[in-house]
Amino acid sequence: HVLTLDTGLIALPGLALPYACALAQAIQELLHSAPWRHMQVPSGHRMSAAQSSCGVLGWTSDEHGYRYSPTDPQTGLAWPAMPAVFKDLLTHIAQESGHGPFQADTCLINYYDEQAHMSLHQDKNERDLQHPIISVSLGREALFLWGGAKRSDPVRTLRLRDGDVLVWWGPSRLNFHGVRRLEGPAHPHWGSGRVNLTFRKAG
Ligand code: MD3
Ligand code: FE
Repeated sequence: HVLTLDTGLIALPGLALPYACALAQAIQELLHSAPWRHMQVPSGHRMSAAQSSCGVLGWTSDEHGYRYSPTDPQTGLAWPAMPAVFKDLLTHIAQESGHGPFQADTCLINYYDEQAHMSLHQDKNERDLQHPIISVSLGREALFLWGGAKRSDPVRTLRLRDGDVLVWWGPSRLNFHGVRRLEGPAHPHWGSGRVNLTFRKAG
């Protein structure tokens, strides 16, 4: 079923659960060529969430700023291709949400351990902000922070559970958001951690 959480934000609870094993396998596989890393941000801090990417582009950050790159700066090689199961899941999300077809050219893979969080931020490195963003939560539950168009707007806390899918577009696309922390019991595959897949058309 589809829940409307805000103008331009829907949730499809548990939609990715049937894909969980295949997704975990594909993620472990692509990490061989693009391992987890903690990127530096322009402030000089190191992100507490570990990241990797796949697709034609990958999101990277260093002391100079944020950008999408066709190569992994850590290896100099192209990012791993988007695994077939990622594409299959996206097709399924498009059908169920009514917001497809999606033209995602990148998937950012975030890994949170119990210490990790993501401060309130906006995502605006993508070329065309008209394309929806799709997020898939795997593993332990997270407290997701959902704000408004201004940093000072009130922030709601949403619980993102294993297999939950969210789709953002238009009116929500530039809203501030973040991840406060993980919560709840460990997960059979991901243990005390959480993985989030974010699909975008960045180029
Ligand atoms: C809302 N990731 O990678 S996913 C990010 O759980 C990021 O790893 C969080 O924020 C995570 O940038 C949240 C959901 C998400 C992703 C992009 C958005 C929500 C968004 C862009 C605009 C509005
Ligand atoms: Fe974000």
